[in-house]
Amino acid sequence: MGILRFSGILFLGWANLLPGAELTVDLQLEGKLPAVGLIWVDGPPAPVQDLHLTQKNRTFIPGLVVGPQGSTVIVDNADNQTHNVFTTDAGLDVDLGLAPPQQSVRQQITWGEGTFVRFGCKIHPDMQLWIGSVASRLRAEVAWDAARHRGTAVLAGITAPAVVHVWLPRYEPLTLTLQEAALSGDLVLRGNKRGTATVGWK
Ligand SMILES: [Cu+2]
Repeated sequence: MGILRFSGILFLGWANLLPGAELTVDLQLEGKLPAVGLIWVDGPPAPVQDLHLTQKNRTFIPGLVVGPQGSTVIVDNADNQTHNVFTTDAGLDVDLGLAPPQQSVRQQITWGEGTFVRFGCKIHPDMQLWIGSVASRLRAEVAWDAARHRGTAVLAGITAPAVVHVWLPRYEPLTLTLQEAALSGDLVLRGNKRGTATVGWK
């Protein structure tokens, strides 16, 4: 009994001492904030699966869909007008054709790990969708705060060392290996530093 109680206390002690329950990412940017962003940590893979999104009010909702290579993205047209899904990004030349109202088109994630492909609608050039190929299930979308020009993301259940990837549309991909101490890296757009990513433990 005494031993059991002791090990219970010891376990709680470890949990408190280990850096890692929650990994935090803070993105500070100059200029216009991106529409979407993703943080992920190398870790166990998510299952290959069907990922659903909709076209509603001439917008892809959500504007970012992420899954392991081999997953299938299903785009449902919930508008009362016809939409299209196509891309010429990342060396692809894909046109899924026209989807009338209440119809769907499907696109498999065939591209490699860490690659994000921009899709659009030929009928409505403002519509934009990013589909990312990321195996790890340890991922979180960036929440943007326009007033503070910042983005934040939190990932629970992470232990050091953590290989942290930061993806923002058009920015150079950034990878930081987080040990105990917080660290920062440059967010670079078209060769110019446009901000800073800081990763640490909560
Ligand atoms: Cu459209």
